Amino acid sequence: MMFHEEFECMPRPALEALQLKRLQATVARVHGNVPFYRESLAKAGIKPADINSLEDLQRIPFTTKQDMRDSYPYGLFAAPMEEIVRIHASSGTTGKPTVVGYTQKDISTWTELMARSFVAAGVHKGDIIHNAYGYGLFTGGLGAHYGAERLGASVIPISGGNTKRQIVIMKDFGSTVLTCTPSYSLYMAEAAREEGVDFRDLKLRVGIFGAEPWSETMRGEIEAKLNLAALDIYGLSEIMGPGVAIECIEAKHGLHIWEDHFIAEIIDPDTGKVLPEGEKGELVITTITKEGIPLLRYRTRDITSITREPCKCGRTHARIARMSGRSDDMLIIRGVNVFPSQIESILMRIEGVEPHYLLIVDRDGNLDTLEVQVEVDERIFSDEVKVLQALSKQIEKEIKDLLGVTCTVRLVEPKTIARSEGKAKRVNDKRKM
Ligand code: DLL
Repeated sequence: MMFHEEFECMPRPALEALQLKRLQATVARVHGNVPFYRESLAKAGIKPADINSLEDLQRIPFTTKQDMRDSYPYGLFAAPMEEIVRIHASSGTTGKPTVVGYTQKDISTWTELMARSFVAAGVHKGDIIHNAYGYGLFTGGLGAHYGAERLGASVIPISGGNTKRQIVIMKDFGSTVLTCTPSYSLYMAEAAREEGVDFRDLKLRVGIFGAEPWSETMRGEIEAKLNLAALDIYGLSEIMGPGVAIECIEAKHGLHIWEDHFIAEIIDPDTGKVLPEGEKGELVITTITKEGIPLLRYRTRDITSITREPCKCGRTHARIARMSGRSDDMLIIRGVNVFPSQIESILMRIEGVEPHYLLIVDRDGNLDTLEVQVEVDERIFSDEVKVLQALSKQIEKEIKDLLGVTCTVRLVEPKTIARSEGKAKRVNDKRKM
């Protein structure tokens, strides 16, 4: 099943021709309307008329999060405020939020792409979508909401929070689809157990999880605990919100990025050079249909790879791999590069270890230290000290063998690590303070 078959299965030459046409229009738009782009294009010696092929995109300078901060709040908008019908913002950990604006047409594109994403994930009219992404400045709640309505599904706008009530509603209302962050889904699984609710008695069939990095092993854990098919959805407010890319239910292997609206490139984050297909690097996205705040070559900081190999679902749009982290979340511990997701993968493979963990990075003299706090289940926790010690040693060894970094593992009691109703906080890097 497809929502926009004509576009989703467009032969690549036609798709690329469409991209070029839309790219040219976007460059002309920002050149005309956004002083920041007029200057940066001039500095690079580019006039809109110079963009004659998709390769010419590589001549255009990048846009960064800092550029967005510098033009806080509305400096990069390419439409007059009277045409902006919605404003969202992402908070981030430091500094001012990043502000984005949508015209009526942008909202309609986003709605269509979210509906398209739902259908790719096997969701259809008649489904009851329990939308536990937060409603507000965060794009998750409203983005999924509009897409669900466009599809003609029934949406329950529950937002995040009040987890016990979420379980009751899911059960009583017969929800068939769950949308929230992967970490929140596990928190729900835990709350359900406490309430004596078994997910096998619920009607949930599909979960659409994103907004934070998660691992393939975490997928296994969620599918087993919530008794549903868990799919990965990607997006970011700067580009649109959720629905930029999603896994198809047919292959569950790589996220189709909607190339009739976005051009994706993978670059080496250090040199800025575009990498060949299949290589891992930073995802750079150019929007080609946006009016409110079109962005040229936006550096997402997200690490992935891209493939244009045909997919068994029949869609022709490229697929990006599950995000392996953000280049700015990458921890450098005694010179070793480590992504929290790599540690997560190791932890999740170990029997008795729960998917709730926190990495604490600190400095002892000149030496970086890493402590991995992870919850174990009741059964293990009530075991003898000897057993617990052996288990921590085993995890320390696996982390050392696979990632080359020395750490101490602290096994903690169930429910001691803070739960999140939105994006989980996995790292506490005390070195920066
Ligand atoms: O998180 C939009 C969204 C909402 C996506 C709901 C999916 C579902 P921001 O708050 O602007 O927007 O955060 C964007 O979150 O650059 C990634 O680092 C991270 N992220 C989003 N989806 C994924 C994912 C929303 N599937 C930032 N896997 C992005 C890994 C993700 N990281």
